[in-house]
Amino acid sequence: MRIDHVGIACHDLEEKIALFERTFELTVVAREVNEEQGVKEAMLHIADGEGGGSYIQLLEPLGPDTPVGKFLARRGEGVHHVAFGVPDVARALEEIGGRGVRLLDEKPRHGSMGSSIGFLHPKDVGGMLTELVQAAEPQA
Ligand code: CMX
Ligand code: CO
Repeated sequence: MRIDHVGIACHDLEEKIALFERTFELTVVAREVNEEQGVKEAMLHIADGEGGGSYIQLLEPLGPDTPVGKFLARRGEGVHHVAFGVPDVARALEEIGGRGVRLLDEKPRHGSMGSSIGFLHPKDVGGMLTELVQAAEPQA
């Protein structure tokens, strides 16, 4: 397994992109709106590795009644989730669900940059909202 990304909840995406760029000299490699997840987001590249890259994911909610909107109201800005990279997300969900961890997604959904993702309940993972990510196949 590897760390694919760490998701950070913020009120103002453009402001936090600028902060992370100037503080850590990171580069934005993708910007997307994901209606299903209720976010406007940016991926900032950290490193490349076997099985996929690693990133910081900055997340601005599309509204108050979204996962990130509720998180901001309750806890304020900061680390929202950790995403592990796996080779097969459907299989990982099935295996981890079989170990008694509640799945927030029974089936994979669409994630950043063409990935497939699924979330695990934070209460069953020591308070850490956990995402599983299967990176998109590299384009030939
Ligand atoms: N990290 C850790 N704990 C969290 C959490 C987070 N990000 N969000 C909520 N919790 C905790 C709450 O504090 C609460 O704990 P208490 O009962 O002790 O107060 C508990 O989880 C249940 O909270 P809830 O009232 O059910 O909270 P929500 O309705 O906000 O739902 C969650 C929480 C995790 C089920 C929901 O946010 C979810 O389904 N998330 C998955 C999807 C997602 O986060 N998408 C955005 C990112 C998209 C991407 O990365 O691409
Ligand atoms: Co994420």
